[in-house]
Formats: sequence, C-alpha cells, structure tokens
Amino acid sequence: ALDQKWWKNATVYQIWPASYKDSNGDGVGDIPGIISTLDYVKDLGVDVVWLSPMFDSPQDDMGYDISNYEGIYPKYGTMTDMDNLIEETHKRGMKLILDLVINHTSNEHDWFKESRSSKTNPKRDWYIWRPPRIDENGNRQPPTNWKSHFSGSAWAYDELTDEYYLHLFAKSQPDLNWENPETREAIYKSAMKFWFDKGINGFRIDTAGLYSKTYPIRDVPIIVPDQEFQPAEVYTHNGPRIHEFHKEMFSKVTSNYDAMTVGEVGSGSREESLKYVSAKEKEMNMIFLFDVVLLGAQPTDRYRPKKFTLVDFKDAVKRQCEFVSGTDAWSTVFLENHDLPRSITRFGNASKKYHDKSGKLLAMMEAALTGTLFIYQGQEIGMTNFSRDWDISDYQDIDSKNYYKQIKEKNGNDKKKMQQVMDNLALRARDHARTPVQWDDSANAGFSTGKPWMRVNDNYKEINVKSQVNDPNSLLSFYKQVLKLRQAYKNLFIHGDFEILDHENKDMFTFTKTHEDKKALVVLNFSETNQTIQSIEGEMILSNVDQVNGSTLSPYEGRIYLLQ
Ligand code: TEU
Repeated sequence: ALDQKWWKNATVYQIWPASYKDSNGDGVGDIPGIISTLDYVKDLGVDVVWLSPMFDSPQDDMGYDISNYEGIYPKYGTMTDMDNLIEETHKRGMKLILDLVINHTSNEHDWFKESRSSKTNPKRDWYIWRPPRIDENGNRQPPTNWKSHFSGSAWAYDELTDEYYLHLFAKSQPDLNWENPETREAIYKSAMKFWFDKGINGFRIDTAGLYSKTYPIRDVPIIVPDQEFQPAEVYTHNGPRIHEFHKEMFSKVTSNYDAMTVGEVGSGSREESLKYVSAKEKEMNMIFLFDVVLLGAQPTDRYRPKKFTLVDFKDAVKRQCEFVSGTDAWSTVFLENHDLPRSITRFGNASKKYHDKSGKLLAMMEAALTGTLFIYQGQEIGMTNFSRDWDISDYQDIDSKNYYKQIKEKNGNDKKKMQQVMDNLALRARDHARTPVQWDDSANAGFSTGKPWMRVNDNYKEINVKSQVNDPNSLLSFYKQVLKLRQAYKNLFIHGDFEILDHENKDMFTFTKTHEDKKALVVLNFSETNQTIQSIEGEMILSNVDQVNGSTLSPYEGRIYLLQ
C-alpha cells in the first residue's frame, strides 16, 4: 500500500503577506487580511497554507531578515492575530506552515547586536567574523573573494571591531555560525520550538543547503573571469556538516511533532539531493529543486536570459519528480514562488488570446505530476509578469535594485546596456511575484483601500478573483476542478510513476502516470499551432476546451485520459 502521509497528498498554497490582502488601509497586507480570505483558500482545495515570513523585521529583504523570531512585524499584526490565524486555519481543516529563515538573521536581531559589540562578547562567535585582508598596497580588503547572492562582496566591514562579517545575502543579513552548538540550540528554541508549541504544522526551510561552510574559509577559484567577486557555492552549498545539522534539527526538534518540512535546496546531484529527503536519513520530508524554475537563466547571472525549448522543460520536470523514484524519498511540484517571475508569462502564453487556456494547461500538468503540489498566491487566477514599461523605481526588491545599481555604476552612460538590464528585469525579477493580489476590478485591485506599498499590475481589471469566482469556465474554477481530480486519483497523480512518451517533440508534452493496473495519459499542446495525435482508446477525464475535436489539439489544448 502507498504511504498516504498528509503532507504527501497535500496541496499547499503560499501566502506572501505584504501583497496578499490589506485589512486596515495602510497599503501593506496583513494577518487579519489573510484570515478574511481563508474560506476562499479552503474552497480552492487547499490543505496547507505556507506563510512567508511575518516575523518582526526591518524588511530589507521582505522579512527574510528577521530581527525577532518570537515577534510579529507590526504592519502585519500582533501575536493575537497570529494565534487567531493558527486557530482559524485549523478550524477549516487546513494546516499552517511557516518559513524558517535560519542561515542568517537581520543585523537588527539582538544576537547580532551583541555579537558585533566586541570581540570578546559571548555571542561574538554566533556569526562569522574575520579580520581584513591587507593587499600589497596596504589597503583593507574583504577576507575572501566571495560574492553575495544580492551582488557585491559577501563580507561587510564593521569599524567598531575592525573586522568583517559574512553575509551570503544582503549586508543586513549576517550569516549565523552553525559550527557553534549554542547558536544551534538558540535557533531551535526561538525559531522552531516556540512556533511548534503554538500549534503550527511545520516549516518551509529557507536556504536549507547553506548552513555549513567549508573551513578554513578561503578564496573560491575564479568562475566568472571579469568579476571582482565570485559565486561561492563550492564552499557554502551542501557543505561538509550540512547533513549532520539537519539530522540534529530533526532529532532534537522536528521529530517531536507531526510536522511537514520542505527545504529550499535548489541544486545538487541526485545522490546529494536524496540525502536531504530519504526517509531513512531523518532530515526533511521534501525539498524544492530549481531545475524547472531556473530554465532560461544563465548559471552565472540568473537575470540574463537563456533560450530553452520544451525538451529542456521536459527534462527538468523529469529530473525533479524522478530523483526520488525507487527510493523512500518524496518530491515537490511547483512553478512559482515569491522569488520567481509568473509561470503563465514564462511557460504559458500571457497574451489575451491564450492567457486562460495556457494557464489551464499548466494547471493540468501540475495536477498530474508526482509529489506535493505548491501553488503561489495569484497563480490560481493567472497573474502575470508586469509590463516592460515599468520604471526601475516601480521595482522594490533589494535583489533587483542591487543588480540595477551595480550595472548602472559601471555602465551608466551606455543606454543600450541599461535597456538590456530593464529587459532582463522584465523577464526575471522577483518583483513580478510580489505585486498585490488582484481581488477585484476596483481601485488598487481590491487589495487595499490605501496606497499599496507596491504598484498593482496594470491588468487587474481583466485578471482578478471577482471576475472568475462565479464563472464556471474561469481559470480559477478550473484550478478547483483539477485539484479535486488530483485527490480523486491520488494514487495515479500524486504517487504514480511518470513516463514521458514524446521526449524529442518540441510542441507537445505527452506523459503517462501509472499505479499498479491503472494508467493515465496526459496530452499537452504547448505550441501556438494545431497538433495531431494518434487516436486514444480511453476515457477523457479532463479537458481545457469547450469542444474536443478528435485527434486534433488546438493551441495550448490539453487532455487527460484514463487508459485502464
Ligand atoms: O532564497 C534563497 C535563494 O536560493 C536565492 O538564491 C533566491 O533564489 C534568490 O531569489 C536569488 O537571488 C531565500 C528566499 O526565498 C528569498 O526570498 C530570500 O531573499 C533569501 O532566501 C534570503 O533569505
């Protein structure tokens, strides 16, 4: 019999609080706003809500810079609001998981304030401090050539003690020193047990592959020749003690609860990835791999676009769901999150003509894939990237802003280069996921009665929840339908074996799902032209068109058949 653990069969819905729903008109989404939509979320067919960071934070990186794990960011609400959210989610038979951001804290966390205060402070070693390197001209330089994920050096100089601290992300996100057992205990207590004891049901674990750095800390080999600072993955990702740390976290904390954990790991060989998620390893339940979502990005500059075909897409899907097959491990299915551009724009077709149809095609594909399914707010109504015309001042993300600034500093007068930067951002910036959710066609898309902290996508009059919620043909209604179907045939869709039938075809994606003597056939036309298929003997259980036309699939048409 299949292992039907609740977190395997769950559909998870990610809420990114700043842009979800504002209840008090200050222009920022909040927890009471979330509570007011829980019936909507439940009705969609969601089992688990994943809430992105709502902890107290100076918001340099939208809450992924936490200044107090046991406090709430005041604009989002209070601890009472949070207790209510937990209760109201549970009341509706849903679970709630939080974001666990423990590679770093904010520089405004008390731990860091103490750590930086002196070299002899008991918490000095809770972060990673190093003396400057003095170059041949006698100038102070960062200890190593490591590059931060958000551009520039990964080291920040602190005058107070004449040392640098490590920050793999923003300067205001100092990395915690996981080598220190006292630090780890403090993390477990404050960031994890505190919330488990309040009744939450698990965590999405941020940057789960980065906690163990390779010591001694030293320069990485030059990977991008003309750059001052170099990607430091070789000495920071999947480091020597990472599995020991995850095992400890599981044995000391997670194993004491009926918890779901999903780690953001991103990349790694099959063997390496399996170590995190094999049941027998006792680390995490599942991880996010980035094969699919990194399609179209250059490995050394994720903003620079790279051409990809449907064949590349199929390979990526296959790797993500099959790296666990034949093992006791579990996988995930997702096309969006708060760090990614919108999936209709990237993998479907956001033009008026094909918006809904291609959105349904993607929903159909996801619903049939093996693993736990994650949907991001607004995906269910087909929110898209915003327009290329937006100005850099409309962008809010620290990552986009740093990227722009860094290139501007070097090439400020090169108009063509700066146009290119804006082209890249229009395709790939994290900002596209972060515009306010489009609830209706009223001012500010019904997100807020005040001025939204971030510009609303211009297409909110055409794309919004209100226009779709009562329309049986809408994308939103289709999502409800496919999520039900996924549950009705869970052995096939959630657990079944996956096989691609048309690997080399650049227009069609055809695959089967098999479980024991049952088989489903999924036929998806990803092209803008008609495609002919062989006649199929089976019962069609899902289609995204009004009228099915035998063996001809219209542009972006998809079908699911039960073969046996
Ligand atoms: O992202 C970590 C991560 O893997 C980054 O590389 C991410 O893909 C980013 O978009 C690259 O520029 C997590 C969070 O999801 C992200 O929102 C945070 O900014 C980051 O950690 C730091 O906490």
